[in-house]
Order: sequence, then C-alpha cells, then structure tokens
Amino acid sequence: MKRVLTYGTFDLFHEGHVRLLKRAKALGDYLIVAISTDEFNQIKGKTSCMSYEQRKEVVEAIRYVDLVIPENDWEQKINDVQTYHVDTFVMGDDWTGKFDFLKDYCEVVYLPRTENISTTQIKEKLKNRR
Ligand code: C2G
Repeated sequence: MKRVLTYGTFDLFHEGHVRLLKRAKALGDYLIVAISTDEFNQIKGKTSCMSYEQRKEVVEAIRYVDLVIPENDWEQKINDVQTYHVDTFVMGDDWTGKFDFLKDYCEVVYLPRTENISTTQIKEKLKNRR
C-alpha cells in the first residue's frame, strides 16, 4: 500500500486541483490531502472564499482522495509523513525545491501545474463582471 501526501488550500475548486490530485493518486494507492485551515491561510497570506469545512467537504468528495487532514502550520510535514507512513510527497511545481528537506523521509515529487487556471484568475473574472 503506497501512501501519497499533498497539501493545499483548494479554494474555489477547479480542474487544476483535480488534475493534481489525479496524478498524485496515480503515484500510489492511498492519497492523503492536508487542507490549509482558515487560520493557516492567514499565516500564508491567503484569504479563501470558502471556509475550511467547505473546502474539506469538496475535496473529500473527489474520487482520488482517501483522507483529508488539516494543515495548521509550516512545521507539520515531517510529522505527517511519519504519522501516516507516507511513501511519496507531491506538490505542484510552483513549489519546486521548497520541500526537498522531506527527501530524508520520503520520495518528493513536483508535478507541472495546469496552465490557464487558478483561484486568483477565477476571482479576477468574477470581479471584472461586476
Ligand atoms: N495546482 C495546479 N495547477 C493549478 C493550480 C494549482 O497543479 N492551475 C496545484 C498546486 O501546485 C498545489 C495544489 O494544486 O499543489 C493546491 O493548490 P493551492 O490550493 O493553490 O495550494 P497552495 O496555496 O499552493 O498551498 O504547504 C503547502 C501549501 O499549503 C500549498
């Protein structure tokens, strides 16, 4: 049972998120997704339109996802990898290199982002429609 772990906000869920989760799941048998809490988003300097509970409900409904856990801070990743016996850590390549410290604990994979879609872009489109 190969276990995969990834992190994110997953606000205004879109195909970029789906394709990341689909590819992450394809790297193993069991996919854990750590979703940034509203409090951690503040630390990240991100304000999400959807609350943690809403974002959690959506991601839990994705066929590729087996477990959703909260992401509360930047420091929890090593502990999460150990607690959940993770074999592979995955992030989009906008994070390339940022989590290489996890290579001592598991495989680290950065996947190409999906072009031409982002939560920011969606927000911009909605703003311009007003
Ligand atoms: N993503 C993607 N393609 C996009 C948009 C996002 O592949 N067009 C990927 C990101 O690279 C990330 C995941 O989808 O791996 C979730 O994206 P965000 O919700 O924007 O996550 P982020 O705010 O980058 O949080 O500790 C890590 C952070 O929590 C990551």
